[in-house]
Amino acid sequence: MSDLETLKDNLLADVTAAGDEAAIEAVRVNALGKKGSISELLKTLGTMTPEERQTRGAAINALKTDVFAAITARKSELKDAAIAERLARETVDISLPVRSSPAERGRIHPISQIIDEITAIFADMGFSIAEGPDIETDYYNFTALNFPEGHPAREMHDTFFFNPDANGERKVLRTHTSPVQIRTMEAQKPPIRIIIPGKTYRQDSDATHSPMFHQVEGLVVDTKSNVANMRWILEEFCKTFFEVDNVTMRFRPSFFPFTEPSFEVDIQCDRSSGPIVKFGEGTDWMEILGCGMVHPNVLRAGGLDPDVYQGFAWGMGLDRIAMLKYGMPDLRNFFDADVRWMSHYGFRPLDMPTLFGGLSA
Ligand code: 2U9
Repeated sequence: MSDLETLKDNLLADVTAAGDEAAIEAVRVNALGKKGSISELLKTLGTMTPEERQTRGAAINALKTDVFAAITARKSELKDAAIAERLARETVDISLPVRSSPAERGRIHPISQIIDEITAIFADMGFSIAEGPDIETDYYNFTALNFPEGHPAREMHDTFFFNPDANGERKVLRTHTSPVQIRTMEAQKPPIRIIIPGKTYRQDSDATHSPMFHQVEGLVVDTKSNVANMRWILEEFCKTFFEVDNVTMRFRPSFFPFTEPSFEVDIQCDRSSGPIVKFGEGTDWMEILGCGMVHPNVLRAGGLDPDVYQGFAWGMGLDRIAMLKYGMPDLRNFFDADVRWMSHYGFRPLDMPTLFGGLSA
């Protein structure tokens, strides 16, 4: 057997024995690399006589062609085998349930839900949303709202007072969102149709009172606004909010410094079937809001002439309404940040309340 045949047999045996892509690459370098056995033989072509080149030269070239073909074929075989092995190893279990996205798992707090529901209803009636600061001056929280200095109504609010500042002024945590209405009247001309959702603060804490609570107030000011308009708006609101076709409402005379006349409003309901109250039916009454015609002194404080303009306003506490609408027994849970409570009572983030799609469905 010639030396070329022996070399060919050995190299082809190496090709067959190569078990992975790295091994076949080593065989290639060993045979056809710069200092490989076949490359060294090819270098001898230059020193050959023309006759030798015709016989041995042709044999070396044939050896190179055969070995190169064998290496290429084995390389492709090993590459396919490696892919098949990875496919077998890296399996995906498509029977596993899809994990829900964080946006799906999160929940909207019932208070945020109630605010979204109420703003959807009033936005549909042409109201805008107004906001203002939680830390207020005594003037905006009391004086402008017709609470005289030293009047017992100031104490009724169980106000949180700040220490007096350098000018002796004592700021407060707003006890209602009403200062926002004064700021709005100062800033814009009637007609005014606004609702004001927000946090309010009073020193009070038990199962149905929290020192920080939430209100939505509303204000309408125009030249001819009257009690009948107010009654219609509040009835339309209650029907949509409690998701019933009819409501019976009772307007009882009351007193607030900022409205005259003033009313407390009850809605007919049925409390006979546990914590979730049924509205629009039954023989019980439940107080849901207060309202009245804006006091002339309050219009004046907002920079409006009470001989030209008249307005009405209302206010309701959201925390109690949320407890009633969704059957939650203790207000304090609202502020515990307990994930289990939230996943039970919270609302899906992508189910936005709309009048056409349903408020809380
Ligand atoms: C301006 C003029 C009038 C807002 C009003 C009520 C009646 C009322 C309470 C309901 C439950 C507060 O959270 S609660 O304790 N509110 O009864 N609020 S009229 O009247 C205004 C507000 C601003 C300039």
